[in-house]
Amino acid sequence: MNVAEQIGEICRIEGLRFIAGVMGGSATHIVRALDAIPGRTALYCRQERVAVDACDGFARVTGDPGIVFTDAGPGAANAMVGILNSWGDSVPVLFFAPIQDRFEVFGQRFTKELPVVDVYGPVSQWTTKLVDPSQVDMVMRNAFTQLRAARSGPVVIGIPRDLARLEGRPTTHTRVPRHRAAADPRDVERALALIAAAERPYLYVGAGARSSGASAELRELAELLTLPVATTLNAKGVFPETHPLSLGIGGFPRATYSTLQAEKFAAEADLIIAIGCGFKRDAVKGPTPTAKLVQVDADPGALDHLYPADVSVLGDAKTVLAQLLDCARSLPKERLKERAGVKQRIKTLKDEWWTLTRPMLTSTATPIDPFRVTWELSQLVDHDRSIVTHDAGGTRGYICQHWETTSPTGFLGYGVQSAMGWAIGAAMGAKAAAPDKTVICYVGDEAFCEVGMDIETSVVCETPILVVLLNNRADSLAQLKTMKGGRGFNPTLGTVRWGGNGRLGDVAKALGAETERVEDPEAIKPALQRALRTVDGGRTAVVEVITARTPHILGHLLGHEGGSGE
Ligand SMILES: Cc1ncc(C[n+]2csc(CCOP(=O)(O)OP(=O)(O)O)c2C)c(N)n1
Ligand SMILES: [Mg+2]
Repeated sequence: MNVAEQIGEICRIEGLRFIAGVMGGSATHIVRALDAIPGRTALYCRQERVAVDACDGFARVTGDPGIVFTDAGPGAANAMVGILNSWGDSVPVLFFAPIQDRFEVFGQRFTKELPVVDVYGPVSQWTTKLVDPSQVDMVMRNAFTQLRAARSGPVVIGIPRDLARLEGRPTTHTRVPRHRAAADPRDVERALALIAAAERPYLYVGAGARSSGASAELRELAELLTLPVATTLNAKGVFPETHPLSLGIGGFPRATYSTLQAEKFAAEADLIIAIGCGFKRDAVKGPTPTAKLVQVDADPGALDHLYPADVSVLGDAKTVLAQLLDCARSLPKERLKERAGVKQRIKTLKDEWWTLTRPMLTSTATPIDPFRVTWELSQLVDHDRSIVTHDAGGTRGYICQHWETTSPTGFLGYGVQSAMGWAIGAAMGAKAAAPDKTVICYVGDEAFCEVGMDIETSVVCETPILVVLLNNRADSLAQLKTMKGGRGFNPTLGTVRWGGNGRLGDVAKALGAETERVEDPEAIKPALQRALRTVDGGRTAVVEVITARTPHILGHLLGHEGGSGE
């Protein structure tokens, strides 16, 4: 057994079953060892960062990391965007980065050199380099401890190619457990005292609740105490959005994609109970809320991060919610009665939100209103049996605000680093994780241009996804003269950014996907129906819809500045 085979054996013991990457001579031994994992699924990608995105999507659905392989040097460097993105969103990914030689001295212009530890160290959960066979078990144990941490992220292990083929040792590895730390009971009691005393509390739930698998406890607590639930974009679906206590995404006190109901409840609240939420700075706008804050997080670094909480509770979301439930059950009967009017108020505001946005959802305009595409598609698929990924830019806003997600993995929201081009890789990873689900990928024309070649990966590796490609280039160009600016916008570059009027769907067709181009709003539905049948039949379909460039952040409908940034 060589070192690479020892590493492969440890990955097998850990139950890993998904590998993705791009090959190179320096990866020969490790890829051979990973390929031997029984029952593994492999995705051979066209670009390394897409392989990371695929492993990221896989992990969001299963909780288990996928394994990325690349060549040394440029191949390993090309994984950066994906690693950075997964690090931002705290998603576990295991990346084996080849290094040419155990004793390589960097900076000597050797072939394919990259100081892996220096490059990836600051943007990963943990990065290290193996130099001796005696380190393998210890390093891999530490790697899995990090990968199974409550708040995780990518782990990068530099593997010198000469080390990979040295004699390994029979491994003593046993599976590393996923720990769920409980909170100090006194903190739980203090939190519950605030919750019981509050008149207008609501739960603001982040991705920590999803990675902890806390949906059942969350629902039970919300129902027991009649607590409305808003989620962050990254946690969309962790509480079913069709539930009468769901506010959808947003809140606190004004997140980028807030629904009307989330924003209103946030503005009126006297207590916010934040669970597993990292408080990305840019997503939380407006003044500091005057409401009290209870903050629950498994990461001590996340507690009191934005401003001091009134009660901060250190512990894993699932465990702490169960602790809160235990305490809550002994509250006076009066407090456990359903609180009058809460569900009705949510329903009234939700109806108001749909009334406000219906003109966009049902628009008959051309170029097509992108919200209409979301509306048509949402009526065609079973939300319990589908997974949606979205890309950066307008595309995110067009899908996330009206797609009602009914299961914790039904919508994979992302966006701390917001790496454009994530959605296609993530969709393929999600499909590998849940082959019986329909996976839908929402992507814009610019994001498609960044990673579109990997449509071929989905075709060749038989990982069928439905790609909804919103192409607003022509309308962006047409609107250029009247654009006032906004984050990231530059009038001089606009003409070259959106020029050319390329038929992007034709690129997908050339790569082997079934493709349609839609310009008439009435043609959206039949085109999507055909595409869904294609995907059900095992082939990747791309529906390119020629859309208008419309605001994707809807603040203007809620009476404040909306913004149109990217
Ligand atoms: C790797 C990377 N490069 C650049 C950006 C900045 N950015 C975010 S969205 C966007 C444009 C997206 O355009 P498109 O995919 O066509 O979607 P649209 O906004 O038109 O719906 C850019 C350049 C980014 N987030 N990530
Ligand atoms: Mg675009």
